[in-house]
Amino acid sequence: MANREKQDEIPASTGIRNYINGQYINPIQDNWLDNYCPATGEVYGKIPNSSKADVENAHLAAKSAFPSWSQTTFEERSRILIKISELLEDNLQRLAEAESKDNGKPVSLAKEVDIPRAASNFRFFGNAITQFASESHESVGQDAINFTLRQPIGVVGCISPWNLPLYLFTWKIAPAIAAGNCVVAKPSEVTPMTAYLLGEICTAAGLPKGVLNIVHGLGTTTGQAIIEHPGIKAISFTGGTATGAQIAKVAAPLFKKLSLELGGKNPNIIFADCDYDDMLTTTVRSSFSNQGQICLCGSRIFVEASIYDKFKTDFVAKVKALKVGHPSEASTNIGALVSKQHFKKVMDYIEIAKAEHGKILCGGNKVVVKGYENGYYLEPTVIEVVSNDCRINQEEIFGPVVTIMPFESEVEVLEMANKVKYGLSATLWTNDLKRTMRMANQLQVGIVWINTWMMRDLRTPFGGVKASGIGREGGFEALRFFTEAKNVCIKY
Ligand code: TXE
Repeated sequence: MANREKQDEIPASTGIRNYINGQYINPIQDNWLDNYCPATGEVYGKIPNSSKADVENAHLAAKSAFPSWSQTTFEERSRILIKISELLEDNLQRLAEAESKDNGKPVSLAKEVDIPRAASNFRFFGNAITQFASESHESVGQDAINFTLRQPIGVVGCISPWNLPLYLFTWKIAPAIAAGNCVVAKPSEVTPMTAYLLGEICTAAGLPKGVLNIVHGLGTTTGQAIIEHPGIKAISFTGGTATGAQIAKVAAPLFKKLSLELGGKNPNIIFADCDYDDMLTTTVRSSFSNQGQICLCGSRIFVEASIYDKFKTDFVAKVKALKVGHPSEASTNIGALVSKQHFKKVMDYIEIAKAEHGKILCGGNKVVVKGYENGYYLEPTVIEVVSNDCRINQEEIFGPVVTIMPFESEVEVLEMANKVKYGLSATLWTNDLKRTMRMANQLQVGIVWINTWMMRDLRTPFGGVKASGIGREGGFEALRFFTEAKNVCIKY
């Protein structure tokens, strides 16, 4: 496990530059942003605040690379993607420490989840592209045959958030390049480091220059320039619902394909007939993993009335035992929140909860970690609410804060679970098969976990409904998004 001294070995982010046409280059207008370390609250480097000119530069590199890359055989693309995957695994410790320093998450989590999943993303799509078939239909009796060409779109845009930086950045880039596209990608300006390090890894893997271009900067300038660019034909975005709506507004008149994976306010529904101990352990994880900064966290916990008091006692006891600490400590369960602004947003929601007569059962306070007094540390917080209509049950907080309340019947809890503008995921704890199917059919979400949480098979469709977004990532859904289907009909 990394120790604190080792964390300082990460190259100062002053080294962070754009990766365009296979080269690291400075932003044209020499405009830079501070990069903060959430664990210490200190600036530890600079990142480019790229302009439209940088995005145009990246687009030109991608456009130049496209004819050759789109004609590369899928065996060659597969080989390169799998090589990238292997190099990510070879750099596990270095990337995990970089991710932890940028995001504030425990190094242990970055080592167990974030970086391995980034490697899996490239390995999965390196394999999937060799199986991605199209279709043909013989028009019997008409001497005609139809077949479908699945062709890469061209230059596509990938924009990702700060909560799972390399995990989500690569979740978009891997299928995009596997399908033969060239990419202009922008990571969050809050967590740029691992995206920066991905550039050199792609070069080392033999990815031809210009296939992947990484530009850093603010969403409202650099991100907006990607959305607006007429030569960038499709956008794959993960981030906040409000941002997704703004992107759709700009992209729609430009007729760009859009994949939007947005916020969530996910119900965790617990029936008395569940496997109690397994449920309890997993519910602590689904509530507070990554400091609760995962769009899939089960932030609204509904518990069947007959076990509500027992659950409340046991759950609060487990939450109180969680250790808030420096992300590099092996004993840390809860690291730092990603930024000062986000820390304030979460604290504001805790005040809103109090104003709405929510009962703070544990947590709710800033934590001062010795030696890191300026870090953004917050206690994991459990709030008992009296109504599902309160703001903290309706709005995405995206921090280590969950609500709990009892329910009497399946009908009642289903109505509460669905009564929210989001529809990303739901978790259900029960051993009743008929109830499982009744609930899974009626929950208005894109993902339902039964007796588990965040178990992922990359072949499966991933995404939400309502205000949680448009489209699906994962498996062949992602390859379909990053290709255009052309039907050819031949009369013979
Ligand atoms: O997302 P943003 P952030 C939710 C969560 C979080 C909120 C904001 O509630 O608090 O969204 O988080 C770029 N045009 N989720 O700040 O602001 C931006 O630079 C083009 C849930 O991370 O949406 C960054 O790279 N790009 C989500 C990316 O969009 C723009 C995970 C995300 O930024 C842009 C993260 C614009 N106008 C946050 N504005 C999930 N579902 O996993 C911003 N960006």
